[in-house]
Amino acid sequence: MSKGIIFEQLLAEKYMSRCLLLAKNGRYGAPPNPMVGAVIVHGERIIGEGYHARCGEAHAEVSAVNSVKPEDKALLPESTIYVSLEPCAHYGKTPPCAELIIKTGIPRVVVGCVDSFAKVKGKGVSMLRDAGVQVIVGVLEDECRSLNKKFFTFHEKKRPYVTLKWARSADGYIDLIRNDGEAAKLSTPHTMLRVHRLRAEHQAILVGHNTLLLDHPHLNVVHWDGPQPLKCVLGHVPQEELPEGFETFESAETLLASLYERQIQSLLVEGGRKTLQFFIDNGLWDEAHEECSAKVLGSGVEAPEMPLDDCEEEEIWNVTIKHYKNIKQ
Ligand code: AOF
Ligand code: ZN
Repeated sequence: MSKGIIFEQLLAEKYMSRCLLLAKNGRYGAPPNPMVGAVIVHGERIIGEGYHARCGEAHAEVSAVNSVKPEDKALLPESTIYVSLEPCAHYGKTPPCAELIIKTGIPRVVVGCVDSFAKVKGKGVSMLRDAGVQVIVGVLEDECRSLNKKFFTFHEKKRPYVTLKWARSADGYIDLIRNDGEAAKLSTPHTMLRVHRLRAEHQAILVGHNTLLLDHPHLNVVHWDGPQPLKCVLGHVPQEELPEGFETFESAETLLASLYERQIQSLLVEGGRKTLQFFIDNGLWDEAHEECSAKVLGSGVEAPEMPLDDCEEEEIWNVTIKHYKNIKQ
């Protein structure tokens, strides 16, 4: 590779990193839309930037174009727009961004990754190329896809993104889910804070009927703001034992299909063993968080078996959290 090409690539990655940073400003408002950031560059100067702040409102490209100062507008036909997601090609809640880019005369678009939403998927890139705009696709692609992993999984797999979570003792037993004030044996204030954050980041939470009947978990989100996730139970629960706010589902398949239909993009599975093992054995998961405590319980329900060895470890005081990714699928 020539020095010029390497320099171009590094420059593109620099601006794409900026897009990713901007995109994250939309983390509370954008879902179920993806988080997207855009940067407009003339020469070596950023003349405009923006992000998708709220579902239903301006897309990243629109806010970037609108941010360009009146005296810089004439520079658009000599500028490059960097955007972390393929510009849209459809009339949704807002008009197509590809059309806007063509109208502004911007001659070059650098895209992080292609959109998986059926109405856009590749059409934004084609629309731009058909209009003579130069389009480069795939700069920091992994980072751009990972930022919106829930959105991409939902559209590509036609099911919500599934996160599994459990805590296990040093001798291999699982924790009981208790958030009713009674101290759970394995969780610590630090790991509970983390679990509540994980709940806040998912649109639905699931437990099996045994866990519901034995542990009576509330599955509420405290410490973090945002809407409460939908509370789901797998299996049969007598009506009089079903707490308010919980919905029952016959099987994992009907649950996933129903969540998909309702545009719910993410599900956190919190137990118990049978439920977690079902999702693991059937490959119906995307990431798993195993809290490994140093405590010994002596007896109890055995922890789920995770067939993967490869994981990233995170230490939170005296608990090691193993993060697994289901790359096979
Ligand atoms: C972009 N730039 O910043 C975002 C895009 O209902 P709408 O009109 O808001 O369209 C939503 C879809 O547009 C969404 O599913 C995704 O495919 C794309 N999101 N596209 O060009 C953006 N957020
Ligand atoms: Zn758009």
